[in-house]
Amino acid sequence: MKLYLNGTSPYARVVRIAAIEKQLEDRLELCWVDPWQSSPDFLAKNPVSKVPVLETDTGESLTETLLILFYLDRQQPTPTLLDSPEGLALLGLGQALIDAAFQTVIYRKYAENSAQHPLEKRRLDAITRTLATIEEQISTHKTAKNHALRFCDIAIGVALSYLDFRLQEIDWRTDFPHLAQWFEPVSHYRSFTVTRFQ
Ligand SMILES: N[C@@H](CCC(=O)N[C@@H](CS)C(=O)NCC(=O)O)C(=O)O
Repeated sequence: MKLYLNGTSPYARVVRIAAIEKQLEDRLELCWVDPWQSSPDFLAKNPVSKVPVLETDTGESLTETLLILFYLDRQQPTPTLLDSPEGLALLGLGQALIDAAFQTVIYRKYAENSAQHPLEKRRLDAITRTLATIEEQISTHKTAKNHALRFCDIAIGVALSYLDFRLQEIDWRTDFPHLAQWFEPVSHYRSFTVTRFQ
């Protein structure tokens, strides 16, 4: 399988970590691309020119992080890392946090006077509320030590790591101490340390 990715994409990092946790790392060839260049070769993989794209061994190009996770989970069905409804709820929140953070960053980069735009406040409020909801749910949902991280842990961990990388003004560790405590061991998993944003 080929994974098209870049070093700053939280979405691509989620997929890469998931492949490591599913022990599919050896089957994955990493293909580094700049999606913003929209090269003809990459557009042939994904017409919207976004990473991640997972090209299967049979040549299908899969897009959209959550669908790629679903596919990876099916490649090695046990243990499944897509678990209970509770885990799916957390996975949705993790993905939503990535969406709100990434859109804030991109808007600031490309739009003039983005700080005055109503969407800036709307997204920052969404980040705060989503962190608060995850904080409430995560304290009763601890990650078992030395177990593979579930997809919900991966998405939430990557979202928090992306806040540290791109939105350092959000002091989430002070405001959400349970989340900070939860993230500490997760951030030391090999799958997280070898995929740091760059
Ligand atoms: N909904 C997509 C979002 C993927 C996405 O936005 N990727 C960004 C990189 S973090 C990208 O490639 N952006 C290029 C663009 O928007 O043109 C997913 O879940 O995979």
